[in-house]
Amino acid sequence: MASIFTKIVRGEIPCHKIAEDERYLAFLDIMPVTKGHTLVIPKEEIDYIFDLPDDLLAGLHVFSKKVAKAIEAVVPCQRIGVAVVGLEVPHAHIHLIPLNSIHDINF
Ligand code: DGP
Repeated sequence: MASIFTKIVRGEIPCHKIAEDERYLAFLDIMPVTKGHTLVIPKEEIDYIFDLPDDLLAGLHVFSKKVAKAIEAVVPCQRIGVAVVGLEVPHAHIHLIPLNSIHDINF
């Protein structure tokens, strides 16, 4: 069965899209830790981030860097926190979380 994120990639479930290219998609998290909390995913459905082929994993980080810069340009924050959790949705993803204080994080 397709993951929720694959359904978002296919347009079967709506999302607030931030950025996209052929291999990656960035969209707002439905349960944001802070304003602007964004998820970055490979469009290809692979459950565990550390099972991604090296090229796809490296590209995910490069794409995340571009997305983080774009978020910083519009969301006031000290910096963008990065988290890899992956316990809920079995589709590799990176959390980009605008932060002003360590106390913003309440995982
Ligand atoms: P985790 O797998 O533990 O890294 O958490 C998955 C994150 O995905 C969680 O912060 C909530 C978010 N999420 C789950 N379902 C949806 C959805 O349908 N749309 C969006 N935009 N985010 C979702």
